[in-house]
Amino acid sequence: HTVLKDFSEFQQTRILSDSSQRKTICIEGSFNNREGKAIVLLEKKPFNEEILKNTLNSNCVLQKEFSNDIYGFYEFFPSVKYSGIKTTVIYPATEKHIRKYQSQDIHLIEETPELYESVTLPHLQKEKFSLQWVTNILEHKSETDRVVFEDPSPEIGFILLPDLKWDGKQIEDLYLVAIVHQRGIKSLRDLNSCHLPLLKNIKGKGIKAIEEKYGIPCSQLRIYIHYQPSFYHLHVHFTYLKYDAPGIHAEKSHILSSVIDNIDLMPDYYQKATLPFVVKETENLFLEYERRGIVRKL
Ligand code: M7G
Repeated sequence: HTVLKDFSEFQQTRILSDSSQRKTICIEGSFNNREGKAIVLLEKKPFNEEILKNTLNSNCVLQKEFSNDIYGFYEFFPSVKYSGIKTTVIYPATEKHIRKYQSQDIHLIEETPELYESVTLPHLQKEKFSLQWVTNILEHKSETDRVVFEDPSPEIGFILLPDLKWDGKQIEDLYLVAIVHQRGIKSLRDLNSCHLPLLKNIKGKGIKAIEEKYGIPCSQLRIYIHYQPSFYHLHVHFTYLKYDAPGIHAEKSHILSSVIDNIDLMPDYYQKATLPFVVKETENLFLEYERRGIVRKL
């Protein structure tokens, strides 16, 4: 990834999605004289105590819009230092990245073990996101200074670090991810009783590391696995319970303690269960299911 200094070379082609609720916008474009598409994701940051301490003072401009009785309406301009916008750049972005960030109609598919074997698995062997960023983290080549905790064991070890979506500054939107050292565990579907020590280790040591570093007890953490994930190398999400992190809905998130409990009760639960998942209409996986008449557009 080439480090950018500004967006002067960026040419916007279209807006892929925007959300006034999340205060995010996702733009597709390209860079002058460079091949391939780029995705730029902008997100306004939550307030934290440092911002409040440093902006609620006389150096920042407060511009009056109007007032009515006891109510005053203003526009506030905090100093440049505190009005930064979280910015993610994906370059070069594949068509699959563009579809991931594009807002569109979604469908729920109830995936039986047979459908997993005959439709989902062959599809994801054909088309999946590169895991290079995961390898870079596991081999200590990228984000080394962001690592919060590492258990180096090849069987039950993992690396815990802030997720791409978190700048690590305020616990209001705390988001960490634990990436397992063991290669080859694609997703929840692969988990069985031989992975219990791994899952229990991530839960126990992940909780301890977060409590020590951020002072948050496990009762205020949401610890879960996505199905389907975007990246097929097992990882566990840790988010602050009060934060409505993206991807925490019932159709995508499986709470780690329930996963452990299900496998404790039935060792091959995830090979036998029907697992629902969400798919976007323009994804090729949707088209595979549509072709078989399992799902259809209106
Ligand atoms: P997922 O469930 O596979 O995908 O989670 P989804 O939640 O995006 O649908 C992968 C997680 O890894 C997401 O929470 C991403 O934000 C995070 N992530 C992705 N990348 C490319 C990076 C990265 O380069 N560094 C870090 N720290 N996290 C990443």
